[in-house]
Amino acid sequence: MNMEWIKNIEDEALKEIENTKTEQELLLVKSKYLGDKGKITLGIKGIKDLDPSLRRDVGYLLNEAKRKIKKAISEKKFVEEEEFFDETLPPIMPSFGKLHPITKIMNEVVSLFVQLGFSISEGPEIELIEYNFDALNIPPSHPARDMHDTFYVDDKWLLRTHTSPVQIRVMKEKKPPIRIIAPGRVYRRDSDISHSPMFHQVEGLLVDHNISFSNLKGILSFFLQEMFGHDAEIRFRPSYFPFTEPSSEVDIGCILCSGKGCRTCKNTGWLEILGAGMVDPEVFKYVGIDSEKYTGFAFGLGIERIAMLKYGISDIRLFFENDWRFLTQF
Ligand code: 2NL
Repeated sequence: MNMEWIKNIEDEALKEIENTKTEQELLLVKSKYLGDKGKITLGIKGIKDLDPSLRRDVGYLLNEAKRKIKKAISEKKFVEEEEFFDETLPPIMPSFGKLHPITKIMNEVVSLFVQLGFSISEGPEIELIEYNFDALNIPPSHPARDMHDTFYVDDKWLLRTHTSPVQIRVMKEKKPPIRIIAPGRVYRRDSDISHSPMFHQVEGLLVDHNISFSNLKGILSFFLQEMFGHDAEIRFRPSYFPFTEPSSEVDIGCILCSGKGCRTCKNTGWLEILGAGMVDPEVFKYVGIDSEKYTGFAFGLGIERIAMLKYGISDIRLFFENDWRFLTQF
């Protein structure tokens, strides 16, 4: 080991570092010179065997060499090969959020009635017992008023069980003509595969001179055919509600079995979609509309029920679990 040997090792190492092409090659060079059995390391270990007069200079040169090699390694940069960029590849769209299936059906229902000239009205979810029941001619003894069916807040307020009180508020405030829909959340004490304690309803109300049951049939037939297809069969069945007279329940031919009979339509071939009727004169009397001058029709439908039928969902509770795997399917 002499001064020239050290200088040669140093030059050799620096040249090899310069020539490396990858991180891996660089590691090999590092270990060749600076590893436990590397040339510089062994040189430093050998200093103690040298003639004492040489040790200082050799030590200095070896340490200088080690420092330069370390520096060259840490400063080494690999030139990355230019990446091939193909701008003709199809784009990857970022994923956006999705509307909740209930919101989608709600929007669809509302927009159909808006097309027919209805305006949207909203009201409080904590409602006067009076507007929710008394105004609608629902007698004090009616089972819907039971503590087991309705969430009462106190002896004056409750969580509305339908959106009808919105229409009561509108009729109390405005003179006919009235042509509104009232979408929103409603609450009933009920929970199983087809009932949720909170669900969504859309009710509609049209009041004017000379409004007849025939107008009701026209509007609801248009709505059902837009919602379920122009070949959907529609059936009006006589029914009873305290707030309408006459009253009707409206069915469509079962969209699952095309009327042949299945579990969903309980083998009847028909699915009940909405309730409707001519506004009862008792309701007009409560809000101060003269039932000798005006007539009107009203209807109500449940959004969850329509969403379940359209999407083929058998348990209503799936809508409110907010499971990502469920919600991303719509
Ligand atoms: C159903 C039945 C219905 C109404 C709601 C109504 C509202 C006023 C006056 C008269 Cl202010 N009627 N609403 C009328 C008939 C039926 O809903 O089965 N809903 C799911």
